[in-house]
Amino acid sequence: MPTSLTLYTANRNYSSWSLRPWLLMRALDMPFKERQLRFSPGFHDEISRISPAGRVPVLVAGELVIWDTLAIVEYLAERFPLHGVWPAQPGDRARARSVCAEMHSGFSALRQAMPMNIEARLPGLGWSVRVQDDIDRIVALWTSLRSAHAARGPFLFGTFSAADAFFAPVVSRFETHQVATPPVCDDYRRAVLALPAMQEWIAGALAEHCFVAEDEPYRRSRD
Ligand SMILES: N[C@@H](CCC(=O)N[C@@H](CS)C(=O)NCC(=O)O)C(=O)O
Repeated sequence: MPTSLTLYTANRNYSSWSLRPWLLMRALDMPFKERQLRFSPGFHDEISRISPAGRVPVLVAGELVIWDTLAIVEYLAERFPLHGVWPAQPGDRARARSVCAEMHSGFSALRQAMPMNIEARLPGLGWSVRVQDDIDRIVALWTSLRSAHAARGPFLFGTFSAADAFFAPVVSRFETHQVATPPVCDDYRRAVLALPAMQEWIAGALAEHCFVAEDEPYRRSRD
C-alpha cells in the first residue's frame, strides 16, 4: 500500500507557491490530504516543525519530507507516471521543465511588484518598465507554446501539465492587476481560470477574506 500524501499549504489568497502543486494534484486527480496553515506570527514555527526550510509548500509522504515546488513536482511525476505531470514527448518535456525552471528562478520584478492577491483588483498597481519586461517575456513564451500546441488543447503543451500549474499564479496576478495581453494569451488565461480545480482554489481564497482579516499585515514578501 503506497504511503498517503499530505500537502502543507498557506493562505489560498496569497500563497502562489502553494497553489502550484495543489492545482497539479487536484487537476490530475492525485489523492492527497491538505494541511493549510495561515500566514501569521505563528506560521514560521509551525512550518519549521515540518520542514526546516520554513516555507510552503511541503509534501509529506510517510517519513519523506519534500520541500520546494520543483522537487515536489518531480516526486509526483515519478509517483504518478501515468497522470501527465509532464508532456509525453521528450522534447516537450524538456521545454516544459525549462519554462517551470524559468518561472521558479525568474520574473522577480513581476513577483515582487504584483504579488498574488486573488481577492483584490488593483489595475496597473506595481507597473514599471522592469515588470513590463517580465510580462513581455511571459507573453512571448505563452504565445509560442500555444501556437505550437493549439491542436492538442487549450494549455501550454496542449493538455494540462506542470507548466500550467507553474503559471497559474501569473494568470491570477494578471487578473488582479488587469494586465492586458494579446488574444491568444487571453484565451490561455481563460482556460486556466476555467479549470474546476482553479475555481475551487479561487473560491477558497475569496472565502478567506484576507483583506479584512488579521492576515493582511503578513502578506508582504510571502511570495
Ligand atoms: N522556492 C520555494 C519557494 C517557497 C516560498 O517562497 N513559499 C512562500 C509562500 S508562497 C513562503 O512559505 N514564505 C514564508 C515566509 O516568507 O516566511 C518553492 O519553490 O517552493
